[in-house]
Amino acid sequence: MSLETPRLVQMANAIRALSMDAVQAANSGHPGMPMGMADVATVLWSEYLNHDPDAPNWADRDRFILSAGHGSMLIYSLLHLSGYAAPTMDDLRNFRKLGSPCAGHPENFLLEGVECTTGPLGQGLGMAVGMAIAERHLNAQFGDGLVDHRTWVVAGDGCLMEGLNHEAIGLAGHLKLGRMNVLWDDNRITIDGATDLSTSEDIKARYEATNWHVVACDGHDFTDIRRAIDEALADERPSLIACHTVIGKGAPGKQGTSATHGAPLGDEEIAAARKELGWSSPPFELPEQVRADWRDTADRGVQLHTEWLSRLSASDQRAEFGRRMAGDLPAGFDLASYIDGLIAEPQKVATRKASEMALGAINEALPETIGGSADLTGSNNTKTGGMTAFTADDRSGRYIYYGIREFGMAAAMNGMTLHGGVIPYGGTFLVFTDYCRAAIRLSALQQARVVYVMTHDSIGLGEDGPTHQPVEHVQSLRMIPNLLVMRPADVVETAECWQIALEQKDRPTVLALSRQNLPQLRIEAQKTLLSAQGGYRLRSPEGKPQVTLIATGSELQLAVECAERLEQEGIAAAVVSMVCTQLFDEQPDAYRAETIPADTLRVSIEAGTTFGWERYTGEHGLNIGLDRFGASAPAEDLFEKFGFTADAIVPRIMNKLKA
Ligand SMILES: Cc1ncc(C[n+]2csc(CCOP(=O)(O)OP(=O)(O)O)c2C)c(N)n1
Ligand SMILES: [Mg+2]
Repeated sequence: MSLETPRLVQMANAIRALSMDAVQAANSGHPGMPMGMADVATVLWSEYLNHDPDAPNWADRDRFILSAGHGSMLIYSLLHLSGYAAPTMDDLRNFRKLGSPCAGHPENFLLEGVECTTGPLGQGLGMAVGMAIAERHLNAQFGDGLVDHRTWVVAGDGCLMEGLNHEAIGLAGHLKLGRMNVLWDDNRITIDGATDLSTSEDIKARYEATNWHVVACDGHDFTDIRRAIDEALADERPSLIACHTVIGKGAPGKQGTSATHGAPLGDEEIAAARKELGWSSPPFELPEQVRADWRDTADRGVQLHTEWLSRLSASDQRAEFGRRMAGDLPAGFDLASYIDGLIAEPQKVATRKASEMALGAINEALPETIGGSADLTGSNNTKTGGMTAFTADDRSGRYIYYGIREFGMAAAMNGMTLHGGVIPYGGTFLVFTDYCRAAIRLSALQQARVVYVMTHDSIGLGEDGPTHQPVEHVQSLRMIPNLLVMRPADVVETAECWQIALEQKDRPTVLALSRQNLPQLRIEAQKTLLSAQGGYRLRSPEGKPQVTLIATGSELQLAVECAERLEQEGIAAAVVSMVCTQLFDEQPDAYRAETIPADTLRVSIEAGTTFGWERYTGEHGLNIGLDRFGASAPAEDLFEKFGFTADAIVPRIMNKLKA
């Protein structure tokens, strides 16, 4: 049911007024986008979007993604107007101020109804692809009665111009994600001015070429907006709805120009806009009729939610569905018996292979995992036996062929996690974390459990040479807050790392895995996951150590060898496996001091940059690493050339001890 036009006009003007007033009060922000898209958003939220403001986390709600995150006042206004508990009018008044959930850009962890953090242009749309994948996959597992919703995206020129857009729509078009609809704020303006300063692309043709349905409408004509949305709903392909809009619509002196994009309109222009819009309410006050009309729009979703709840309570899948959506692992899940098997029969395998072995056990026990790779399936070892592909024809598959789209993959995985019900993992070469780093950062910021399976983690990959050999990557990823970076040394640590990664409900993990085979160093059964402490003593000398060797991944075996050699020289040396610095840093002071005693010579060994290792080795420590690009040669030759041998390291330690 749609309201008569004058009532809708007022509802849209409420968005405009709140947006321009909040930006003015904050003295910063972006009024143009919310004012331009107010009419489209009003039609979408009042007539199409299935949601329940009283139950923002209703599992079968439509997902609304404001990919053009700078227009945050649009979603804050919509949430407030349609009756969500937050943001309150006070929250809107405090837009962009410390403590307000109305941050400069929408943050998923600050407000229910904000499905994902947006602002880095393009990533919202990229995440929406993952949400649409999760929706279809869960539909295949739980049926229409429990999972049957849409993913709506509001995107700007910027979101469509970013390189990520190409990856995201290519994937969505190929997978025929027809429940994904993108409303493009086609206002032909970006910050620098008109879009024709920088582009002459035929965007509609590009979307059509990637198997999207494309339709256009006048974004200020309610009837035309409905027509376009109806057309999109009727088409089985994902849809791009080009909404022709005027940025800053309603601000008579500035609309249609980039002046409205990212700055307060100013008191004078706001007064003129009030006049133009026929809006007489003071800032942060709403006419009763407008409030009531907006509130009424919630009824439809509340009704749908109620019907869904009765289907859920009648479903024999209720408990499993609840578990999946809560993100809980099945009761009693662990890899203990798999690890027992490794202790019983030690194995020398690459940690990428060890990851595949662990995944074999995991994927059997956890129906919620969705694996994938950016075209390196055979190298990343991400596909375990029996896994079938998620395709346009078979939504039950749990493996995604992402193609050579690292950024698209990572953004989609964020979307899957934030949708809920699935745990995504995906692989590429560690060196290409650079291609998706912006999405890894958003996994961390959004507290999203995503597992990155990053293989070929050092010069140990050998012949592919410096373009493929990570040097700065592990350390630079360790700098990202709320991200676990794990570099396991053998088959047992790899299993432990997988279990730890899966247990992190609110943070992502990067697994840095070797191409080359590594001996199993962990050969004794343990009651706990030693890797959970981040760093632990793998080897302790008889007496008090003089030297503490701290190593990760493929260099742990080397540290053990060095310790043995030092012992032959009468020097007591301990070896610490620093499998995850972040987890180690979280341990109590006493544990850390005891694990890496300050009165020993502390030596780090990692086949990557030494930058930052002083944190553990101190001012007088020794850092063995690689502070240059690698080279193309067999791995053993490279380790030898760059000094990663006991022959090279032991004398350095002896000299340091003498100094
Ligand atoms: C990845 C990224 N690059 C740059 C920016 C800074 N930025 C924010 S909005 C914007 C222009 C976006 O233009 P458009 O999407 O057309 O928004 P409109 O001006 O129409 O509101 C830019 C460059 C950003 N947020 N993210
Ligand atoms: Mg624009």
